Amino acid sequence: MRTQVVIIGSGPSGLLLGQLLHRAGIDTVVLERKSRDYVLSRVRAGVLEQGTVGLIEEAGVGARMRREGLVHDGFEIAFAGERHRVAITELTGGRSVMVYGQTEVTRDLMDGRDASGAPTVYEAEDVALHDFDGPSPRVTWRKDGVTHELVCDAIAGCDGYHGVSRASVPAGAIRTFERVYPFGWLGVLADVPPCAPELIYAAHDRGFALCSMRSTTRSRYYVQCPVDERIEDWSDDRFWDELRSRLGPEAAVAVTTGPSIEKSVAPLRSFVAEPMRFGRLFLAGDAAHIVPPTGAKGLNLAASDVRYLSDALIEHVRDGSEAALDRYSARALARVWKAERFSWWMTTMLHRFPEDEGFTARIKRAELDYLFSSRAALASLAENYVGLPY
Ligand code: FAS
Ligand code: PHB
Repeated sequence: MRTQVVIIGSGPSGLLLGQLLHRAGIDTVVLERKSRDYVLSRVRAGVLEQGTVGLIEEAGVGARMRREGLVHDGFEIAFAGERHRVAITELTGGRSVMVYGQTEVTRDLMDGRDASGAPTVYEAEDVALHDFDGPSPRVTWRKDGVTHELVCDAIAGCDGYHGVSRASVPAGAIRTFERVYPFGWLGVLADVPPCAPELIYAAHDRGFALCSMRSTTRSRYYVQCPVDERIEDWSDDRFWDELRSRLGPEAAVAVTTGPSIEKSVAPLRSFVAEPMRFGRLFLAGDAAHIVPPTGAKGLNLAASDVRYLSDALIEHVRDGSEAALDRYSARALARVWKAERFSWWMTTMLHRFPEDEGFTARIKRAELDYLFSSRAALASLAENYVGLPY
Protein backbone atom coordinates (compact mmCIF):
# COMPACT_ATOMS: atom_id res chain seq x y z
CA MET A 1 0.00 0.00 0.00
CA ARG A 2 1.13 3.61 -0.56
CA THR A 3 0.42 7.09 0.83
CA GLN A 4 2.20 10.43 0.70
CA VAL A 5 3.03 10.98 4.40
CA VAL A 6 2.95 8.42 7.21
CA ILE A 7 2.51 10.11 10.58
CA ILE A 8 3.56 8.10 13.61
CA GLY A 9 1.67 9.17 16.73
CA SER A 10 -1.87 10.42 17.35
CA GLY A 11 -0.97 13.11 19.88
CA PRO A 12 -1.27 16.85 19.19
CA SER A 13 1.76 16.88 16.83
CA GLY A 14 0.60 14.03 14.64
CA LEU A 15 -3.05 15.03 14.53
CA LEU A 16 -2.37 18.72 13.85
CA LEU A 17 0.07 17.81 11.07
CA GLY A 18 -2.46 15.39 9.63
CA GLN A 19 -5.17 18.04 9.54
CA LEU A 20 -3.01 20.70 7.89
CA LEU A 21 -1.71 18.24 5.26
CA HIS A 22 -5.18 16.87 4.56
CA ARG A 23 -6.55 20.39 4.02
CA ALA A 24 -3.74 20.90 1.50
CA GLY A 25 -4.84 17.75 -0.37
CA ILE A 26 -2.01 15.54 0.88
CA ASP A 27 -2.80 11.92 1.76
CA THR A 28 -1.69 10.79 5.20
CA VAL A 29 -2.06 7.75 7.44
CA VAL A 30 -1.66 8.11 11.21
CA LEU A 31 -0.32 5.10 13.12
CA GLU A 32 -0.94 5.14 16.89
CA ARG A 33 0.32 2.53 19.35
CA LYS A 34 -2.42 3.08 21.92
CA SER A 35 -6.20 3.19 21.73
CA ARG A 36 -8.07 6.43 21.09
CA ASP A 37 -9.47 6.38 24.64
CA TYR A 38 -6.01 5.86 26.15
CA VAL A 39 -4.63 8.85 24.26
CA LEU A 40 -7.56 10.96 25.47
CA SER A 41 -7.09 9.77 29.07
CA ARG A 42 -3.72 11.51 29.41
CA VAL A 43 -3.91 14.85 31.25
CA ARG A 44 -1.19 17.19 30.07
CA ALA A 45 -0.89 20.78 28.92
CA GLY A 46 -3.31 23.56 29.64
CA VAL A 47 -2.06 26.81 28.09
CA LEU A 48 -2.02 27.58 24.34
CA GLU A 49 0.03 30.33 22.71
CA GLN A 50 -1.75 32.48 20.15
CA GLY A 51 0.24 30.77 17.40
CA THR A 52 -1.11 27.41 18.52
CA VAL A 53 -4.66 28.79 18.65
CA GLY A 54 -4.21 30.07 15.09
CA LEU A 55 -2.99 26.67 13.86
CA ILE A 56 -5.91 24.85 15.51
CA GLU A 57 -8.28 27.24 13.73
CA GLU A 58 -6.38 26.82 10.42
CA ALA A 59 -6.80 23.07 10.91
CA GLY A 60 -10.56 23.67 10.95
CA VAL A 61 -11.12 22.44 14.52
CA GLY A 62 -11.15 25.68 16.52
CA ALA A 63 -14.91 26.16 17.11
CA ARG A 64 -15.17 24.47 20.54
CA MET A 65 -11.87 26.00 21.66
CA ARG A 66 -13.24 29.46 20.83
CA ARG A 67 -16.49 28.67 22.68
CA GLU A 68 -15.05 26.99 25.76
CA GLY A 69 -11.45 28.22 26.00
CA LEU A 70 -10.55 30.98 28.45
CA VAL A 71 -8.51 33.91 27.09
CA HIS A 72 -6.05 35.06 29.75
CA ASP A 73 -4.20 38.38 29.67
CA GLY A 74 -2.06 37.78 32.73
CA PHE A 75 -0.86 35.37 35.40
CA GLU A 76 0.61 35.69 38.89
CA ILE A 77 3.84 34.71 40.59
CA ALA A 78 3.61 34.27 44.36
CA PHE A 79 6.68 34.36 46.61
CA ALA A 80 7.64 35.60 50.08
CA GLY A 81 3.98 35.78 51.04
CA GLU A 82 3.05 38.18 48.24
CA ARG A 83 1.41 37.80 44.82
CA HIS A 84 2.68 39.70 41.79
CA ARG A 85 0.81 39.93 38.47
CA VAL A 86 2.47 39.60 35.08
CA ALA A 87 0.21 41.60 32.76
CA ILE A 88 1.18 39.72 29.60
CA THR A 89 -1.26 41.46 27.26
CA GLU A 90 -0.28 44.97 28.38
CA LEU A 91 3.42 44.02 28.32
CA THR A 92 3.30 42.49 24.82
CA GLY A 93 1.14 45.08 23.08
CA GLY A 94 -2.04 43.00 23.02
CA ARG A 95 -1.06 39.33 22.98
CA SER A 96 -2.74 36.77 25.26
CA VAL A 97 -2.86 33.01 25.91
CA MET A 98 -5.77 30.57 25.75
CA VAL A 99 -6.48 28.21 28.64
CA TYR A 100 -7.85 25.06 26.96
CA GLY A 101 -6.68 21.57 27.93
CA GLN A 102 -4.51 19.43 25.64
CA THR A 103 -7.05 16.64 26.10
CA GLU A 104 -9.71 18.85 24.47
CA VAL A 105 -7.33 19.92 21.68
CA THR A 106 -6.62 16.24 20.99
CA ARG A 107 -10.32 15.38 21.03
CA ASP A 108 -11.13 18.20 18.60
CA LEU A 109 -8.32 17.09 16.28
CA MET A 110 -9.43 13.45 16.43
CA ASP A 111 -13.00 14.46 15.59
CA GLY A 112 -11.71 16.64 12.75
CA ARG A 113 -9.69 13.77 11.33
CA ASP A 114 -12.65 11.41 11.57
CA ALA A 115 -14.77 13.97 9.70
CA SER A 116 -12.11 14.28 6.98
CA GLY A 117 -12.13 10.53 6.38
CA ALA A 118 -8.32 10.38 6.61
CA PRO A 119 -7.31 7.06 8.22
CA THR A 120 -5.88 6.55 11.70
CA VAL A 121 -4.80 3.07 12.79
CA TYR A 122 -5.11 2.81 16.58
CA GLU A 123 -3.43 0.02 18.55
CA ALA A 124 -0.88 -0.38 15.76
CA GLU A 125 1.75 -2.74 17.19
CA ASP A 126 5.49 -2.93 16.46
CA VAL A 127 5.57 0.11 14.18
CA ALA A 128 8.91 0.05 12.37
CA LEU A 129 10.57 2.53 10.01
CA HIS A 130 12.53 1.38 6.95
CA ASP A 131 14.62 2.98 4.16
CA PHE A 132 14.01 6.57 5.30
CA ASP A 133 17.52 7.47 4.09
CA GLY A 134 16.31 6.87 0.51
CA PRO A 135 13.50 8.20 -1.76
CA SER A 136 10.93 5.51 -0.82
CA PRO A 137 10.68 5.11 2.93
CA ARG A 138 8.48 2.33 4.29
CA VAL A 139 6.62 1.78 7.57
CA THR A 140 5.43 -1.60 8.81
CA TRP A 141 3.21 -2.51 11.74
CA ARG A 142 1.08 -5.33 13.10
CA LYS A 143 -2.64 -5.15 13.77
CA ASP A 144 -4.79 -8.08 14.90
CA GLY A 145 -1.93 -10.42 14.05
CA VAL A 146 -1.59 -9.18 10.47
CA THR A 147 1.56 -7.36 9.29
CA HIS A 148 0.97 -4.27 7.14
CA GLU A 149 3.30 -2.09 5.08
CA LEU A 150 3.00 1.43 3.70
CA VAL A 151 5.39 2.97 1.17
CA CYS A 152 5.42 6.79 1.33
CA ASP A 153 7.24 9.99 0.35
CA ALA A 154 7.96 11.03 3.95
CA ILE A 155 7.60 9.85 7.54
CA ALA A 156 6.65 12.30 10.30
CA GLY A 157 7.91 11.04 13.66
CA CYS A 158 5.31 12.53 16.00
CA ASP A 159 5.53 9.70 18.53
CA GLY A 160 6.76 11.54 21.60
CA TYR A 161 9.79 11.13 23.83
CA HIS A 162 9.52 7.34 24.11
CA GLY A 163 8.59 6.79 20.46
CA VAL A 164 10.16 4.56 17.83
CA SER A 165 11.06 7.31 15.35
CA ARG A 166 14.01 8.95 17.10
CA ALA A 167 15.09 5.49 18.29
CA SER A 168 15.28 4.39 14.62
CA VAL A 169 17.95 6.96 13.77
CA PRO A 170 21.51 5.55 13.64
CA ALA A 171 23.36 6.61 16.82
CA GLY A 172 26.08 8.38 14.83
CA ALA A 173 23.57 10.58 13.00
CA ILE A 174 21.99 12.21 16.03
CA ARG A 175 23.21 14.30 18.96
CA THR A 176 21.17 14.78 22.12
CA PHE A 177 21.33 17.38 24.89
CA GLU A 178 19.67 16.72 28.23
CA ARG A 179 19.20 18.06 31.72
CA VAL A 180 17.17 15.99 34.18
CA TYR A 181 15.75 17.94 37.14
CA PRO A 182 15.99 16.50 40.69
CA PHE A 183 12.23 16.67 41.22
CA GLY A 184 8.88 16.02 39.52
CA TRP A 185 5.39 17.50 39.46
CA LEU A 186 2.52 15.83 41.29
CA GLY A 187 -0.60 16.93 39.41
CA VAL A 188 -4.25 16.77 40.49
CA LEU A 189 -7.34 17.39 38.38
CA ALA A 190 -10.54 18.15 40.33
CA ASP A 191 -14.01 19.42 39.50
CA VAL A 192 -13.74 22.42 41.79
CA PRO A 193 -13.67 26.11 40.80
CA PRO A 194 -10.20 27.62 40.40
CA CYS A 195 -8.80 29.49 43.42
CA ALA A 196 -8.14 32.60 41.30
CA PRO A 197 -9.20 33.94 37.87
CA GLU A 198 -5.65 33.54 36.48
CA LEU A 199 -2.82 31.02 36.93
CA ILE A 200 -0.64 31.34 40.03
CA TYR A 201 2.98 30.08 39.94
CA ALA A 202 4.24 29.86 43.54
CA ALA A 203 7.89 29.70 44.68
CA HIS A 204 8.17 28.53 48.30
CA ASP A 205 10.80 27.02 50.62
CA ARG A 206 8.70 23.82 50.65
CA GLY A 207 8.78 23.74 46.85
CA PHE A 208 7.01 25.00 43.73
CA ALA A 209 3.24 24.94 43.26
CA LEU A 210 1.01 25.87 40.32
CA CYS A 211 -2.69 26.74 40.34
CA SER A 212 -4.11 26.23 36.86
CA MET A 213 -7.49 25.35 35.42
CA ARG A 214 -9.38 23.68 32.56
CA SER A 215 -12.57 25.74 32.91
CA THR A 216 -14.37 27.84 35.54
CA THR A 217 -15.51 24.60 37.18
CA ARG A 218 -12.46 22.34 36.73
CA SER A 219 -9.05 23.05 38.29
CA ARG A 220 -5.58 21.66 37.64
CA TYR A 221 -3.05 21.92 40.48
CA TYR A 222 0.59 20.85 40.79
CA VAL A 223 3.12 20.64 43.60
CA GLN A 224 6.85 19.98 43.17
CA CYS A 225 7.69 16.56 44.61
CA PRO A 226 10.64 14.14 44.79
CA VAL A 227 11.15 12.53 41.39
CA ASP A 228 10.46 9.02 42.77
CA GLU A 229 7.28 10.05 44.60
CA ARG A 230 4.60 7.36 44.84
CA ILE A 231 1.04 8.40 44.07
CA GLU A 232 -0.28 6.04 46.73
CA ASP A 233 1.55 8.10 49.38
CA TRP A 234 -0.57 11.13 48.48
CA SER A 235 -4.13 11.20 49.73
CA ASP A 236 -6.26 14.06 48.44
CA ASP A 237 -6.16 15.66 51.89
CA ARG A 238 -2.35 15.52 51.95
CA PHE A 239 -2.24 17.14 48.51
CA TRP A 240 -4.63 19.97 49.40
CA ASP A 241 -2.75 20.69 52.64
CA GLU A 242 0.63 20.77 50.86
CA LEU A 243 -0.69 22.95 48.04
CA ARG A 244 -2.19 25.50 50.44
CA SER A 245 1.02 25.60 52.51
CA ARG A 246 2.89 26.83 49.44
CA LEU A 247 0.45 29.45 48.12
CA GLY A 248 0.52 32.11 50.80
CA PRO A 249 -2.46 32.96 53.05
CA GLU A 250 -4.72 34.79 50.59
CA ALA A 251 -4.68 32.19 47.82
CA ALA A 252 -4.70 29.29 50.29
CA VAL A 253 -8.07 30.25 51.75
CA ALA A 254 -9.48 30.59 48.23
CA VAL A 255 -8.70 26.97 47.33
CA THR A 256 -11.85 24.85 47.01
CA THR A 257 -10.94 21.25 47.78
CA GLY A 258 -12.69 18.18 46.41
CA PRO A 259 -12.06 14.62 45.22
CA SER A 260 -9.30 14.25 42.62
CA ILE A 261 -10.44 12.82 39.28
CA GLU A 262 -6.85 12.38 38.11
CA LYS A 263 -3.58 12.27 40.04
CA SER A 264 -0.15 11.70 38.43
CA VAL A 265 3.56 12.40 38.79
CA ALA A 266 5.49 13.73 35.81
CA PRO A 267 9.30 13.85 35.71
CA LEU A 268 10.91 17.11 34.56
CA ARG A 269 13.63 17.21 31.95
CA SER A 270 15.06 19.46 29.24
CA PHE A 271 15.94 17.48 26.12
CA VAL A 272 16.77 18.28 22.51
CA ALA A 273 17.73 15.94 19.66
CA GLU A 274 19.68 17.40 16.74
CA PRO A 275 19.04 17.45 13.88
CA MET A 276 15.27 16.93 13.52
CA ARG A 277 15.51 15.50 9.99
CA PHE A 278 17.09 12.29 8.73
CA GLY A 279 16.56 11.81 5.00
CA ARG A 280 12.82 11.33 4.60
CA LEU A 281 12.16 11.12 8.37
CA PHE A 282 11.16 14.35 10.11
CA LEU A 283 10.78 14.54 13.90
CA ALA A 284 8.23 16.91 15.45
CA GLY A 285 7.08 17.65 19.00
CA ASP A 286 8.15 15.57 21.97
CA ALA A 287 9.84 13.08 19.62
CA ALA A 288 12.52 15.76 19.15
CA HIS A 289 12.46 17.81 22.35
CA ILE A 290 11.12 18.00 25.89
CA VAL A 291 10.80 21.03 28.15
CA PRO A 292 9.92 21.17 31.86
CA PRO A 293 6.21 22.19 31.88
CA THR A 294 6.88 25.32 33.98
CA GLY A 295 6.83 27.63 30.97
CA ALA A 296 3.83 25.91 29.30
CA LYS A 297 5.91 25.38 26.15
CA GLY A 298 5.72 21.62 25.41
CA LEU A 299 2.51 21.53 23.44
CA ASN A 300 3.21 24.95 21.90
CA LEU A 301 6.62 23.87 20.57
CA ALA A 302 4.92 20.86 18.99
CA ALA A 303 2.63 23.33 17.23
CA SER A 304 5.46 25.47 15.83
CA ASP A 305 7.30 22.36 14.61
CA VAL A 306 4.11 21.36 12.81
CA ARG A 307 3.81 24.83 11.26
CA TYR A 308 7.27 24.56 9.76
CA LEU A 309 6.98 20.89 8.74
CA SER A 310 3.53 21.17 7.15
CA ASP A 311 4.65 24.24 5.14
CA ALA A 312 7.74 22.37 3.96
CA LEU A 313 5.91 19.16 3.01
CA ILE A 314 3.18 21.10 1.18
CA GLU A 315 5.82 23.05 -0.79
CA HIS A 316 7.61 19.80 -1.63
CA VAL A 317 4.46 18.04 -2.83
CA ARG A 318 3.29 21.06 -4.83
CA ASP A 319 6.49 21.97 -6.69
CA GLY A 320 9.00 19.25 -5.85
CA SER A 321 11.16 21.72 -3.97
CA GLU A 322 13.51 20.36 -1.31
CA ALA A 323 14.43 23.86 -0.06
CA ALA A 324 11.92 24.12 2.78
CA LEU A 325 12.49 20.49 3.80
CA ASP A 326 16.23 21.21 3.94
CA ARG A 327 15.54 24.24 6.17
CA TYR A 328 13.08 22.49 8.51
CA SER A 329 15.47 21.25 11.19
CA ALA A 330 17.47 24.48 11.59
CA ARG A 331 14.30 26.59 11.52
CA ALA A 332 12.53 24.47 14.14
CA LEU A 333 15.59 24.16 16.39
CA ALA A 334 16.09 27.96 16.44
CA ARG A 335 12.69 28.32 18.17
CA VAL A 336 13.07 25.12 20.21
CA TRP A 337 16.26 26.29 21.91
CA LYS A 338 14.76 29.67 22.84
CA ALA A 339 11.83 27.87 24.46
CA GLU A 340 14.26 25.46 26.17
CA ARG A 341 16.09 28.47 27.62
CA PHE A 342 12.87 30.10 28.86
CA SER A 343 11.53 26.86 30.36
CA TRP A 344 14.87 26.16 32.08
CA TRP A 345 15.03 29.74 33.41
CA MET A 346 11.46 29.70 34.77
CA THR A 347 11.98 26.24 36.31
CA THR A 348 15.26 27.26 37.96
CA MET A 349 13.80 30.49 39.29
CA LEU A 350 10.63 28.97 40.77
CA HIS A 351 11.63 25.51 42.04
CA ARG A 352 13.55 24.47 45.15
CA PHE A 353 16.81 22.68 44.29
CA PRO A 354 18.92 20.71 46.79
CA GLU A 355 21.78 23.22 46.43
CA ASP A 356 19.52 26.23 47.15
CA GLU A 357 21.27 27.38 50.28
CA GLY A 358 23.20 30.54 51.10
CA PHE A 359 24.43 32.32 47.99
CA THR A 360 22.18 30.46 45.53
CA ALA A 361 19.10 31.14 47.62
CA ARG A 362 19.91 34.86 47.68
CA ILE A 363 20.50 34.92 43.92
CA LYS A 364 17.08 33.33 43.31
CA ARG A 365 15.37 35.83 45.56
CA ALA A 366 17.20 38.64 43.73
CA GLU A 367 16.01 37.21 40.40
CA LEU A 368 12.38 37.47 41.56
CA ASP A 369 12.86 40.89 43.17
CA TYR A 370 14.52 42.18 39.99
CA LEU A 371 11.73 40.75 37.84
CA PHE A 372 9.09 42.78 39.65
CA SER A 373 11.21 45.91 39.88
CA SER A 374 11.90 46.14 36.13
CA ARG A 375 9.36 46.57 33.32
CA ALA A 376 12.05 45.40 30.87
CA ALA A 377 12.51 42.16 32.80
CA LEU A 378 8.74 41.59 32.99
CA ALA A 379 8.35 42.34 29.29
CA SER A 380 10.98 39.70 28.51
CA LEU A 381 9.13 37.15 30.62
CA ALA A 382 5.81 38.11 29.01
CA GLU A 383 7.01 37.87 25.39
CA ASN A 384 8.38 34.39 26.03
CA TYR A 385 5.25 33.27 27.88
CA VAL A 386 2.85 34.34 25.09
CA GLY A 387 5.21 32.68 22.58
CA LEU A 388 8.07 34.02 20.49
CA PRO A 389 7.30 34.66 16.81
CA TYR A 390 7.31 31.70 14.43
P1 FAS B 1 2.74 13.00 22.62
O1 FAS B 1 3.65 12.25 23.55
O2 FAS B 1 1.59 13.77 23.19
O3 FAS B 1 2.10 11.99 21.55
C1 FAS B 1 2.89 10.97 20.98
C2 FAS B 1 1.94 9.85 20.56
O4 FAS B 1 2.71 8.84 19.89
C3 FAS B 1 1.28 9.18 21.76
O5 FAS B 1 -0.11 9.10 21.56
C4 FAS B 1 1.93 7.80 21.82
O6 FAS B 1 1.04 6.79 22.28
C5 FAS B 1 2.31 7.57 20.37
N1 FAS B 1 3.42 6.63 20.20
C6 FAS B 1 4.52 6.50 20.97
N2 FAS B 1 5.30 5.50 20.51
C7 FAS B 1 4.67 4.99 19.40
C8 FAS B 1 4.97 3.94 18.50
N3 FAS B 1 6.08 3.22 18.63
N4 FAS B 1 4.09 3.69 17.48
C9 FAS B 1 2.97 4.43 17.35
N5 FAS B 1 2.61 5.44 18.18
C10 FAS B 1 3.47 5.71 19.20
N6 FAS B 1 3.24 20.51 28.17
C11 FAS B 1 2.77 21.71 28.59
O7 FAS B 1 2.83 22.67 27.83
N7 FAS B 1 2.22 21.84 29.86
C12 FAS B 1 2.11 20.77 30.72
O8 FAS B 1 1.61 20.91 31.83
C13 FAS B 1 2.56 19.51 30.32
N8 FAS B 1 2.45 18.41 31.13
C14 FAS B 1 2.94 17.19 30.70
C15 FAS B 1 2.85 16.03 31.50
C16 FAS B 1 3.36 14.80 31.05
C17 FAS B 1 3.25 13.57 31.94
C18 FAS B 1 3.97 14.71 29.79
C19 FAS B 1 4.54 13.40 29.31
C20 FAS B 1 4.05 15.83 28.99
C21 FAS B 1 3.53 17.09 29.43
N9 FAS B 1 3.58 18.23 28.63
C22 FAS B 1 3.13 19.43 29.03
C23 FAS B 1 4.15 18.17 27.34
C24 FAS B 1 3.11 17.60 26.42
O9 FAS B 1 1.99 18.40 26.46
C25 FAS B 1 3.75 17.45 25.09
O10 FAS B 1 4.48 18.62 24.74
C26 FAS B 1 2.75 17.13 24.01
O11 FAS B 1 2.06 15.99 24.41
C27 FAS B 1 3.55 16.92 22.72
O12 FAS B 1 2.71 16.32 21.83
P2 FAS B 1 3.28 15.19 20.84
O13 FAS B 1 4.55 15.66 20.25
O14 FAS B 1 2.13 14.86 19.97
O15 FAS B 1 3.69 13.96 21.76
C1 PHB C 1 -1.64 23.15 33.09
O1 PHB C 1 -2.74 23.74 33.20
O2 PHB C 1 -1.54 21.89 33.04
C2 PHB C 1 -0.37 23.97 33.03
C3 PHB C 1 -0.47 25.33 32.87
C4 PHB C 1 0.68 26.10 32.83
C5 PHB C 1 1.91 25.48 32.95
C6 PHB C 1 2.00 24.10 33.09
C7 PHB C 1 0.86 23.34 33.15
O3 PHB C 1 3.04 26.24 32.92
